[in-house]
Amino acid sequence: MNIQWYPGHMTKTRRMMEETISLVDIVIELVDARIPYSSKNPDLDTLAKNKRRIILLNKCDLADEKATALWTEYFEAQGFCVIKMNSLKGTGMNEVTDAARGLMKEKIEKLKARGRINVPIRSMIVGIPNVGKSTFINKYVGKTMAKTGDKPGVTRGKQWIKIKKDFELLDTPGILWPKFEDQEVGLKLAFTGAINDDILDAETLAISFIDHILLRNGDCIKKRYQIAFDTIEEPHVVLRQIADARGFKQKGGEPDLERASKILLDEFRGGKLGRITMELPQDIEEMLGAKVEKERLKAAEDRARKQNFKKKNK
Ligand SMILES: Nc1nc2c(ncn2[C@@H]2O[C@H](COP(=O)(O)OP(=O)(O)O)[C@@H](O)[C@H]2O)c(=O)[nH]1
Ligand SMILES: [Mg+2]
Repeated sequence: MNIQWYPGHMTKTRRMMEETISLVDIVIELVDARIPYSSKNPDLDTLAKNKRRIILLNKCDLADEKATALWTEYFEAQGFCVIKMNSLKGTGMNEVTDAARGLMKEKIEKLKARGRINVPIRSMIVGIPNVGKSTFINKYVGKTMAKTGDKPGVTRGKQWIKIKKDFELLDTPGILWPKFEDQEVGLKLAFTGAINDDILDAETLAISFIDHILLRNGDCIKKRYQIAFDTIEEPHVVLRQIADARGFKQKGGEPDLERASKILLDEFRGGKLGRITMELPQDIEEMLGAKVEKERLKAAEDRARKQNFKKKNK
């Protein structure tokens, strides 16, 4: 996977996405249940304004159940229809069709009253790369019909897959860009493998990963690698302990931190550290709150500076 969202490309994708979205009744967005905020496209609210929306908390088999319940509540409070999803297993699939029907009930009845029967509900899958779009569609459709391989945006000739008599799905998912601005978001996307690892070397990424989960999920590392440490331990010390525990050594006998880093990230991504959610609604609220507060303080400072300047120059 190697999609570069340079500005020109993004404008084109956005235009194509808008066109495509105009053809559907319902936009179904897949997010990664381990990082529901960080894996959500920032512009879909604008792109899919006036559309009915379903959020699939995908890879919920890898996420903490309690956290997933909190996220469900959080997005429902924002008016989304939310469904927990494991696309590998296919659990939660029937709920999608039912939810879509529920969302369209009134409109379909109105159409019926005007004599238009058998109008299918049309929907499409969207989401950032690697969130599980193809896996979901393949499972949902029941055959390996959905195209694999990533093409940004959606291809021109549109194909609809008939899921049920009254329900059709666009055969190609819409690939959306992730949130770019935020360094925290970028890191979490890298931890989960949603974006290329190349941006950071494995060791830097692993140390940052340990730093992120030490406080809340440190126990899963202790358990997995049979090591002991304090929750306020330095992340690089923990990484060293992991290397030692696994017996990863360089030629000179020094711990092989690079190998330990790769194993740690691989094992997290594969769910071997247990079910871990890396962000909670309250973290996001706090973060957004802090951002607003920072902007407010800065604005106040700017105002004070301007006034001082005026006073001095009177
Ligand atoms: N554990 C788990 N893995 C999943 C799930 N859905 C997708 N995956 C994995 O996530 C990776 C990316 O999936 P893919 O469908 O190619 O993502 P896409 O880029 O959005 O089309 C693949 O390795 C899938 O096997 C899920 O619900 N649970
Ligand atoms: Mg795909």
